[in-house]
Amino acid sequence: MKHFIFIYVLSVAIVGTTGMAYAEDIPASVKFSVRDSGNNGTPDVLTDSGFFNGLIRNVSSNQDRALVEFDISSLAGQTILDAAIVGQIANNNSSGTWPRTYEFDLYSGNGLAELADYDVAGDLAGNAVWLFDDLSAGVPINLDITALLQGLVDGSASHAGFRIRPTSSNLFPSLLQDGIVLSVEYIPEPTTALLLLGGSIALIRRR
Ligand SMILES: [Ca+2]
Ligand SMILES: [Ca+2]
Repeated sequence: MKHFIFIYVLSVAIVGTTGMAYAEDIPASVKFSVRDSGNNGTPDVLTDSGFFNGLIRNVSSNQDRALVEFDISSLAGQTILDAAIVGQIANNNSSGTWPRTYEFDLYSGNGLAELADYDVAGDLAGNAVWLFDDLSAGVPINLDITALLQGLVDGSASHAGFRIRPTSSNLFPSLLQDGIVLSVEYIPEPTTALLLLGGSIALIRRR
């Protein structure tokens, strides 16, 4: 009976290898805000803890951008089927000019919170508009980054960096909430598939 199960599992696994997909929610390795005091193009202040970690603001005297970086080293060599950044921007102060607008960038990160991440080169990944009548709901983020993430994986990036830039003027504080994830589905490359297959066989043989 054991051998029958073993052969059955092996067959199913081999037949199914090309169709196997895995899903994973990757939490942020680091979350931070960078401020350009004076809003003059030179970032000056890094915040990676406390209430104002995640601050997003654009006024004449300051611009604050919120950033996170996700460890994507486990995705090396994989084919990305689907990838999205899922999170939430909340309100901190309803003053200022409405609607509020934001742009989202994806960049090759390193897992470290740095001043330079404020304007390090990246790709525009999307945008959001927050109308005043949506005040209690905040701004949900559900951003498809499948193609951009595949580009980072193919380029051997260790981390995917995600940056929120306020683009409307007189944009008073918004806050990127904790719990943001990179939700990814991928097809394991053959070596990984064989390792997973090996794990299944080991599990069966232990019974
Ligand atoms: Ca400055
Ligand atoms: Ca960084």
